[in-house]
Amino acid sequence: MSFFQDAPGNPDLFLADPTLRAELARRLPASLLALAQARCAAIGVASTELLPRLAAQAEAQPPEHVPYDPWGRRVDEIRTSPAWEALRVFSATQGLVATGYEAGLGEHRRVIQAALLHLFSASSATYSCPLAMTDAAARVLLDLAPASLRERLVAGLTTTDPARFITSGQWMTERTGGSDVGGTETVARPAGVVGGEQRYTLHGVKWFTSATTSEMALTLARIDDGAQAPVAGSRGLSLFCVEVTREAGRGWQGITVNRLKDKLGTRALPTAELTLDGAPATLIGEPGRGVANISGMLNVTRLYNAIASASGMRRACALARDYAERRVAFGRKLVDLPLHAATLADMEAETAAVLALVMECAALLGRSEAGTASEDERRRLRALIPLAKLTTAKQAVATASEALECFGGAGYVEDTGLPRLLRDAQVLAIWEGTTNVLSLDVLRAEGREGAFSAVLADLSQRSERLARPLNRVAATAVRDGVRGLVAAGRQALSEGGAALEAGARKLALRAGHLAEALYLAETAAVDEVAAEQFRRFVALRIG
Ligand code: MFK
Repeated sequence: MSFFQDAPGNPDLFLADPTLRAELARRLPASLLALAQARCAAIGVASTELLPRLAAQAEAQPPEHVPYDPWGRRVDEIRTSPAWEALRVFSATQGLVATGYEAGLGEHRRVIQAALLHLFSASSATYSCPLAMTDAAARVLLDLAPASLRERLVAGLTTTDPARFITSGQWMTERTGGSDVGGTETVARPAGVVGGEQRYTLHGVKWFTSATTSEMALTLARIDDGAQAPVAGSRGLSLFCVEVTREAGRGWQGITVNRLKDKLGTRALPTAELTLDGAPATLIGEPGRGVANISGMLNVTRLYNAIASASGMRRACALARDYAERRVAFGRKLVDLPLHAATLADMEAETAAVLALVMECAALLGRSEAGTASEDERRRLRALIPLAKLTTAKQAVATASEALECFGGAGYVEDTGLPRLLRDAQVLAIWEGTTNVLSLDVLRAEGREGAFSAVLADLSQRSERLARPLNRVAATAVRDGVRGLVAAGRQALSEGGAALEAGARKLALRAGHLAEALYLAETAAVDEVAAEQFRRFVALRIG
């Protein structure tokens, strides 16, 4: 009889994740815990078969751009697979965006939502990307848009009714760059006031627009009213909402789809280059405040990015562990080989640490939105979001790579579906602010409002409180690590200039890892599995 290896199965990601359950139990009041567990359980069940099947179908049938109809008319259809549509319906029905706006959940809404997204993202063929931008657009519209625009759009962005659910894009990147958006070339020409809204038409090229099939997008442009020259640089940018009008057989109003991007990963996700020439748009917020105004969006999408990192790591670990239970080598199951078992446990510990940081950010965002955050918590959140995004993305790439290695050659073969783990992780460090750009963002937030100092003060206080039953060696290492970080931070900030910038990434990653350890420590104080993960993570990353 020839030998054939079993493929890894897709475990129920909620049942297989004691640390997520412990995070929820420690962060939620009893009155909300059962509700959160029930919603998570539904996605956990879907993660075993439905979601992986839809994701595989969506990946197998990537979006296709049809520029012209058979008779030569410009139509710019972007055809996505039926599975992509099914993921949209699933997302609406499960309230993946809506939960973040459910008033009855009070300040806990973002923690519950983060748990749902943690279970969903990695099995969604990156449908989490349109959800991120949809959620973030709802946030910005609620905070800044004229009442009529808010009323027209927010209900659709935050509904659980798939028939009414719409999604949003975020068109920031131009050929001049995605990090330094001050070079944006798109101009906005006034087109009158309609129903109290200041309307414009947009003219320019958007170079990297994801979820391009969305019904709307938020974007930046430079107002050109013909009276005076547009203001250069980022201070000349204003924020606009484009409501995309597509008529069957007649293309998009004022927008041409130039082509779809051929990306390393996230292949089910339509990402396009667009030429705007007369795209109708509504001004949001004050003219010239575009970068500051869109940053409310970035803070939400960056949290989603960190959740996607945690989610991808968790799924990679679950697949690798399932395989290790099936695969026999050197006379034993992989899971019984001490070095392989230790490798899996380290990956799981790192994932638990990432989740702890993500959950802390979600808790703070929920408090901030519900109006219960202190001024200190608000400042801490400002720096923690970029720290979380940049730290977790690097860990997601490393863990995806490690997970592929757990499968040997099979991890390198396309039709196992495994290489997708690594391809889809790589984008997490790139979009929504690269590691370097976000490290510098932390410094700017420090300069403006002492946000990094607020994080350091919080880490110091927490580290001095570490106590039994936590592993003593690990607790001491974390305390020493935080003291070292605070000293290094103070010195770097006092030096300033090029030296501060050159060291920003190291400082940020060090702070990110210590924050993960300290937030995990709080779960570890009440949960045995997390306690062992804390010990392992500290040995792995803190020393
Ligand atoms: C699974 C989830 C996936 C999500 C997928 C989404 C896919 C979408 C793909 C994309 O859109 S990729 C493009 C992503 N691009 C970025 O993330 C931009 C990266 N670059 C930056 O973040 C730069 O730091 C920035 C463009 C903001 C630099 O521009 P500036 O003009 O030099 O910014 P500056 O002077 O630091 O800040 C201008 C104002 O904004 C300031 O306010 P004030 O004018 O009141 O002082 C800042 O305080 C404010 N600001 C900037 N960043 C902020 C912020 N406020 C709060 N939070 C922030 N993060």
